[in-house]
Amino acid sequence: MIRLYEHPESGNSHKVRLLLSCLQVPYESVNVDLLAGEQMGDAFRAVNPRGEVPVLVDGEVVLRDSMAILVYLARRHDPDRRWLPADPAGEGAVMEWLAFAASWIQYGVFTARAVVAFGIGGNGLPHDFAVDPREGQLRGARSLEILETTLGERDWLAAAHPTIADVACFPYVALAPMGDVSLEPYPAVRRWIDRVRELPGFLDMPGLADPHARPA
Ligand SMILES: N[C@@H](CCC(=O)N[C@@H](CS)C(=O)NCC(=O)O)C(=O)O
Repeated sequence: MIRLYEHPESGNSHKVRLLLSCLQVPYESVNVDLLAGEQMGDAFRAVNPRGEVPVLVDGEVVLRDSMAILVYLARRHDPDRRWLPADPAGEGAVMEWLAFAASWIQYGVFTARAVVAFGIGGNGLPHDFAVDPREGQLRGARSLEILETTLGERDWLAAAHPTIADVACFPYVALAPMGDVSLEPYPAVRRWIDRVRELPGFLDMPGLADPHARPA
């Protein structure tokens, strides 16, 4: 059975949980206690030298990045090729948004949330390294503007139906208010969040229902 190393408050883990749920793929969850620093220990570093979740282990396959895992699961468990289209233009359109999630979103709203709500910089920085949240907030607001323009013209990011592009961008965009980045100015983004929430198989995560909640 697939094993997923994850954490409940990790949006990058949530992308994977969400796709596994939508595809109805069973898996075994291994909780890595990020807040206690378990990701820095030798046991987890043997699984992922980068000290990050999520990590997916499926037999001989070990993948240490949420985007790589989404691509793998879509190819392995979606024979209809809806979550990751097989035609070159369709696949390219999805990859464009996976790259956006790994850059603009990760270094924008992800970082703002990490600093404001968890007091860490994330992205491989030591947890006692002080990071100014404004950089993530500025980049976050800019990425929401980009999404607003796109989602003002269509319902889903990369196709006429949901794909892993939507799954990859969803968690940290929906959780942006945890990093003091407001979603109020972006009505098309908010309507898209509501559409994702209505997907069969949608899963909640801490902070989605009340993004202003702070971890204890
Ligand atoms: N590029 C990676 C980033 C993963 C990542 O940022 N993981 C965070 C949790 S969401 C983590 O494990 N951080 C550990 C730490 O900050 O010490 C991916 O997309 O999976």
